[in-house]
Amino acid sequence: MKSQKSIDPAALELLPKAALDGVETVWDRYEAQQPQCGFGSLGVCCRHCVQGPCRIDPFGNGPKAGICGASADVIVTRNLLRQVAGGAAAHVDHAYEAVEALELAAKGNINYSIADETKLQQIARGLGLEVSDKNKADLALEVVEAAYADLANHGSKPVQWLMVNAPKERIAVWQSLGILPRNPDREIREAMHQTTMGMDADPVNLVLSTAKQGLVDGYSGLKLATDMQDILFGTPTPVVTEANLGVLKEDCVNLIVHGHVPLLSEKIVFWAGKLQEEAILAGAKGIQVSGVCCSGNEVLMRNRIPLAANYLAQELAIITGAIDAMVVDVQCIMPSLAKVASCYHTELITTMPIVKIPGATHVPFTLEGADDTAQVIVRKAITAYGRRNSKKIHIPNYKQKIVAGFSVEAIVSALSAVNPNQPLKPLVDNIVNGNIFGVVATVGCNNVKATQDIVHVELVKELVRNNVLVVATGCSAHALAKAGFMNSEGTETYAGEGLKAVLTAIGQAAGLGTPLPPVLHMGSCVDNSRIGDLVTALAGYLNVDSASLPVAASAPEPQHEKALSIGTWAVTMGLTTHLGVVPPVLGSKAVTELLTNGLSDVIGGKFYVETDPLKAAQGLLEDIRSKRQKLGLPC
Ligand code: NFS
Ligand code: SF4
Repeated sequence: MKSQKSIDPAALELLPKAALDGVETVWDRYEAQQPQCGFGSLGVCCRHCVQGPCRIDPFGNGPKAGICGASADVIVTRNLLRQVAGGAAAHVDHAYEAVEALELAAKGNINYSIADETKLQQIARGLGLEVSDKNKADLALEVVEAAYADLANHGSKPVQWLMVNAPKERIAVWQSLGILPRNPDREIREAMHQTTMGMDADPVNLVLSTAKQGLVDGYSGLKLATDMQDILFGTPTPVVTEANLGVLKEDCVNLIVHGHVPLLSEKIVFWAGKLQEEAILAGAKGIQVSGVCCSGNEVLMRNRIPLAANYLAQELAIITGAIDAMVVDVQCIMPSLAKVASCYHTELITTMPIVKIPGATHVPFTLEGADDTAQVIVRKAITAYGRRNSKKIHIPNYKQKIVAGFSVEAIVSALSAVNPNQPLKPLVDNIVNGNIFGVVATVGCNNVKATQDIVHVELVKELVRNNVLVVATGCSAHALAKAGFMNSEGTETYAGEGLKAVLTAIGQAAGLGTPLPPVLHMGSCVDNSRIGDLVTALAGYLNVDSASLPVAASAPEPQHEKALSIGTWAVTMGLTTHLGVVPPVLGSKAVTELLTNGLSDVIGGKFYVETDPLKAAQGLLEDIRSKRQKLGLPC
């Protein structure tokens, strides 16, 4: 078992307080789970029918097949396919809500504006729609119609969001493998069907279906969600703010937004601004909104809201005793929060029909009533402020300055300052000459099986020292923000000479006066679509398959099924995709070999599992080196 719980100094300061306050945390519950079941860890436990559970003995003389005859290979791949389909389902559901919101906004039925007409037009053009002279509501409705057509498509036509956005070379590969997805709901349903008792027993077929779910996630989940959210709320531009629990203000009402979909959190930010006076009347200096997980990333990117905590520290935020209300929407919300909140004055507020937690206050959120709901929630936070127990408050004094908001548009705009006609040229030239050795995207969660943030931070330290430009999203971005990789001092401290020179030159040309940070925060987990867009643009500019670019991906501490579906998408894009926590597949040698090696022959990408961050960095550098070699670039 790992020795340390976290490397985040704020977390380390609060853990003894948790113990003192008698509050159980995720780390306590993790210890209570030890030893975790070996069958489950290896992926060889099946509960897909009521004859089970069946377990395969991968080492000894125990059973080699489930009661129905399913082998370890079948059980492992069936489980994996279900997990990846679960991740894709979460993102497609998220995207669907954003499409509905855009529809209602365009019809004038809800109080949401269409903030980014340029992005709307760009997306419409991409879909082949006629743009000229149309007002934005009409055009938005046409885009919504195209989205619904994808989501309800009953033929065998592949998802249009994929066809118009993915690299052509990749589409050809996916087509040849028969994994171009149709209607995403149908594909997710089919994956559930395919994995029920007495269905597919071919592990290769199951792995290909898993890859298809990765594409469902990438285009009908991530890309569709980001597109809709950018149209509604605006495409991010660089913002300066701070990260870590030190952003909480003892003399303010502290309201945390936690979850993933920005439909509510945008309104909370707006109304927190409007209701400052009421907070002041209640004796506070104002209202401080800060973010946890990806709702935090969304309002960071567009509204400069500071980041309080990533996944593993969500309970610790409440343990500061300074959170007056925490409002949650969907995903990554620990059910334990209600119990933790009950030890303090904190009001935990659930809002979604599919996320209710006994002990929390449920304030139902609807798009039509969004403004009212947001006001109710902000006022609940103000009221809770009056119930504070000052003896229980301790805000660790740790925070880092960060620059975030790097959408592809923002990156291109910074690069345009160097070359207005061909903005990608300076980036590509520096990759070609080796100043930038390659690009790695670090994404995904914290996982209690790893010391919090250590894999993110140590991996990235080594990568940027070796002149790799890192782009990050999700809780990985939080981890790197807290560790000081998202400001210009981070460039001075951590970047290798070549990378430093490039970041300094771009920063100067863009009029920032300081270097760009060595890690660019590209947003929430659905915003991995932005990384996909960047990879697609680079491949397009160079006219090569994305699989041959010196680009790799990493989920250093993945926990959620969404991290597995995103990782699967990265593999289908042809990228070597590192996982810093071992996924439950080792019970099948053949499947492990297929995922970490065999797959690359057919799809270009593969998974690479390594729990040691320094070794993982070496592995990724090696991967980039071999890609550079094949492109004839200096190594
Ligand atoms: Ni991504 Fe973001 Fe964090 Fe993991 Fe959860 S918040 S959507 S799943 S834990 S990165
Ligand atoms: Fe066992 Fe087969 Fe049923 Fe799974 S599907 S629980 S392996 S009998």
